[in-house]
Amino acid sequence: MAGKPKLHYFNGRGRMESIRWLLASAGVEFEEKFIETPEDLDKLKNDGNLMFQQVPMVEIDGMKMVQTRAILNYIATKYNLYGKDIKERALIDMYIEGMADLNEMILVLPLCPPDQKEAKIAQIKEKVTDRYLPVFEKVLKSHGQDYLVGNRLSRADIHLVELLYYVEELDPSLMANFPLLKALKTRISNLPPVKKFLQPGSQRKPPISEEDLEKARKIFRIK
Ligand SMILES: N[C@@H](CCC(=O)N[C@@H](CS)C(=O)NCC(=O)O)C(=O)O
Repeated sequence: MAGKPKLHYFNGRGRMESIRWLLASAGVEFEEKFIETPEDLDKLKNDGNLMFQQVPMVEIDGMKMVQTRAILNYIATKYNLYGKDIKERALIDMYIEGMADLNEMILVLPLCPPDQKEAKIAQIKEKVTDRYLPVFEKVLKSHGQDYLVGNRLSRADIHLVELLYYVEELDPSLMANFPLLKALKTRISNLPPVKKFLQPGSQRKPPISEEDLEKARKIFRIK
């Protein structure tokens, strides 16, 4: 039997957090090997473990997988969270690519120069309420079902709920006009594996601290 997937990344959300969410929601236990220093990253690179010299890297089923989307696609397919046919998958892909665009804006926010941060946050908030959340509220309203696609749990629900937690961290009032999204968040959060992942002490990562941001800048040599 294959061992637990092993996740190689720094001890923070970054690009690995959606992978943690997806594995945990599928009820899959995983190990983490944290990159603590630039030398740790160099070692992974020099040992030939990183196809593009980048992390996230996930050891799974005898592979050393890189590229966040490829990893997520593999996990979603393996655990049957990617729709029942190509049309459901197409819908899921459209939804999650939109979510990924918003997620990326939130992900890079800590790297924003302090004098531009306020404007950036305002821009993100506007996109949240005027572009992204209305799409998913409308989807739920249109079919009246408990999940975004195919009346059953898919990665689209999991990625969206992860994103809704970040939106709430940014400003809880952003969710005020989206009752169906709030209900989805509660429903998915109560699924036993997700509930477990949301408990304190799980492998879910908190918002990045200034100290960890500095550490990440050093590891990834970000100016
Ligand atoms: N497209 C890649 C981007 C990965 C990426 O940018 N990784 C950063 C850390 S979040 C990295 O490894 N930077 C080091 C480098 O590029 O040398 C993915 O989605 O996995």
